Amino acid sequence: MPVGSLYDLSGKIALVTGGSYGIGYAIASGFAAYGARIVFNDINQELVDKGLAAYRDAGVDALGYVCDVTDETAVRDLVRQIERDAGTIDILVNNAGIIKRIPMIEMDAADFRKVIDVDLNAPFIVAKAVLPAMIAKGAGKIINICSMMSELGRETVSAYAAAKGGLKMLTRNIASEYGQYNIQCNGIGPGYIETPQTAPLRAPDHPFNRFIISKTPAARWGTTDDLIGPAVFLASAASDFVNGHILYVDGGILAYIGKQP
Ligand code: NAP
Ligand code: GCO
Repeated sequence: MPVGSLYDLSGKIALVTGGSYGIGYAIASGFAAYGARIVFNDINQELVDKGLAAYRDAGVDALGYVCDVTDETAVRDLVRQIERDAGTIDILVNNAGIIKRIPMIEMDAADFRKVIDVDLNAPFIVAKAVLPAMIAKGAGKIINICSMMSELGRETVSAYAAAKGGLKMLTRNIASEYGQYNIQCNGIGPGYIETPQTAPLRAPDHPFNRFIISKTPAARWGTTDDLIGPAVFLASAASDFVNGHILYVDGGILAYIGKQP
């Protein structure tokens, strides 16, 4: 392949779960700019409609579906429907996620299970549904959206950290198990990104806002657009011999011990 087309995604079909807004939307829009056909799902029709309108406004002809990624039967049906409407999926981004910020000793087991279900079990379910066609094709890219919490803990996020740490290992295992079929499974670990998920932490007078800016050598929150380049790399031929990695896109948080007092 000519070096100039290493990042070309023309003719590729990319499924981005939970891709109506935020990180998933930005990554999908980036894929579209490099030629991919975008398919996304979300948890309800309102979100799907919001996503479809946003893609349309950006000039992207996306297909959107309602599907709960924790429901294995619904996911299997979704993948069959996408195959009928667009073709087999070349690129999967496991992006849909939830967080519950509750101190561990106050957290109900049901809430803990719910976070594990969406953030860890669902990436297994969706990857399992797309892998057979990737194996048959002899090519595929799976990108799991991990977190700082794949490496670090902090107060109130026990379930999220357990799920995202597990997702890192699921990533390595998919790479180990299916790398022989020319399938690459890597993760992206976003740092602290400006999205609705982090809105409660970002109020200018919130101590966490100052804390994150001081913990980030780049001295700012990330934007969803900061994730586009890394995602295009991991979805494209440019990363064909990169497998089982987590690419942290964190402005340097994981490299940094923090400002000296
Ligand atoms: P998000 O609020 O985490 O959610 C993405 C989408 O997934 C939302 O539309 C959400 O619907 C949907 N979703 C939730 N449960 C679902 C289910 N069972 N089935 C289908 N869709 C479902 O968006 P985000 O902040 O852009 O984060 C995207 C991913 O990046 C997540 O995995 C998150 O954990 C990870 N991440 C985020 C940050 C950050 O700073 N924002 C940092 C690191 C990692 P609802 O809106 O109804 O929940
Ligand atoms: C938190 C959570 C999330 C972050 C993210 C960091 O600290 O509350 O970890 O809010 O958005 O996942 O990578």
